[in-house]
Amino acid sequence: YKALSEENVALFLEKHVRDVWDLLGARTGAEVEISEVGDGNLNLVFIVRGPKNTVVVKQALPYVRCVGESWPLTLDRAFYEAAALQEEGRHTPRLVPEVYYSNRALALIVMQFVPPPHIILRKALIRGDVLSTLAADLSDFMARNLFFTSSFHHSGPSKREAVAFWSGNHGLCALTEAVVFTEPYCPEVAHNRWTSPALDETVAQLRQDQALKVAVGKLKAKFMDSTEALCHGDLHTGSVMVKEGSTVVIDPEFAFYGPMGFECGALLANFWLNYFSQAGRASDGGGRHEYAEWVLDTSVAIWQEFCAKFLALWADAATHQGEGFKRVAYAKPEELRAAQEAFVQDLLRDTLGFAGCKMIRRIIGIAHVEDFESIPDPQVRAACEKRALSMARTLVVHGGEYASMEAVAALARKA
Ligand code: ADP
Ligand code: SR1
Ligand code: MG
Ligand code: MG
Ligand code: MG
Repeated sequence: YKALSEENVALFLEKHVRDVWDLLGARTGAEVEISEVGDGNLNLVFIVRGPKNTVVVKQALPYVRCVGESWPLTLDRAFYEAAALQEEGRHTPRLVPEVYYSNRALALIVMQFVPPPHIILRKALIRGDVLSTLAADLSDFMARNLFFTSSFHHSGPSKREAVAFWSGNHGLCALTEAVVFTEPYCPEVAHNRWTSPALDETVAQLRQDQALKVAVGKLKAKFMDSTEALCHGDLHTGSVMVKEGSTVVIDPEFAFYGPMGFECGALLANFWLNYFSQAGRASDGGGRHEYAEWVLDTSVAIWQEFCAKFLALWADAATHQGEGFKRVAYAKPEELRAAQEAFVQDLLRDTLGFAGCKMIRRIIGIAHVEDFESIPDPQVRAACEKRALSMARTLVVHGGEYASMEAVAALARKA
């Protein structure tokens, strides 16, 4: 392993990855333009532009990039990211970049470039873009990938083999176990941060909140012990690239077999963080009420379309071929309906609980979100963050009391 740099990426491709070199259409390295654009927390990302085509080279570093070498992190995440992109590519090819090449020893992936005007969804939501296919695309991504990697599609043995394979990505699961479920509640963790002093009292209260900590502990156990489906594992709005009419999900290095609610909850949490940040946007006089409503409505639509698509895959004998809720045992329509209703109710509870955990960690843990960080006035930012924390606590502690996502949207409006 050696980390690549802008200086030697072209030479590496020319010498070792001839297919990609041919795709770029360059005769010499001088015809290739390289820029390192990694804006995530963990990895190097090079955009490599040739005369004919552009590709992306992503390489893991042996540590957490946003912290430095003091926090080592397994290089093997790149191997799992490539495998996850390929698995997702089987179920939702339109929604993920194609992998052209991967190299486990170098922790490196060469993949399809998602071209402008695609931008990161988080930035689009901050800018105020309305995207007409976003809910349809993201619900497709979750429904198809979660369904086809779960026991609804797998036989017992093949499901267990899949769980065994993906269990190798435990280093990234350990990171999530720490930064999402443990550290935000520990005063001694120095890299936690929040809008201080405005939120000091709120943070102190959260850390003494016994009901909250018990509920978070139960969700952490579910994160560690449940193996329902292959989750992307880091499905926030920074892992989605969009332009009007097109959605591409990137960055599945945290892929693991886990509870489906973790996947749904991560995505919805980031829509709700954006929703609460809209009131703090100074650009149009201290709030974009109408746009915030679109963000909230989109989160509800994602959930509803996800449920409809997942349940349709389950109802169809052509796709529901697995061991889970084996068809033969639910032959009567009312039996299938009862099983589906119970499944959705459990998933809604998990989704809300995990969403609450994800919202809390983005406000008082190590890694924050641009939605709030771009609000310059700390008092205004803290007021938005407080509303988000209030909703998050309700979701974690009382998530099981909600019967529909519309009721959750009403909670957000009231928070
Ligand atoms: P990290 O794992 O460090 O978060 P990401 O995979 O999220 O890295 O990539 C960081 C940034 O690089 C993204 O926010 C995006 O701007 C850019 N990027 C990553 N993959 C692609 C791609 N396939 N096409 C275009 N840009 C990409
Ligand atoms: C050190 S925590 C870094 C965070 O960035 C990644 O994208 C994951 O969300 C992780 O929790
Ligand atoms: Mg990323
Ligand atoms: Mg594709
Ligand atoms: Mg990443």
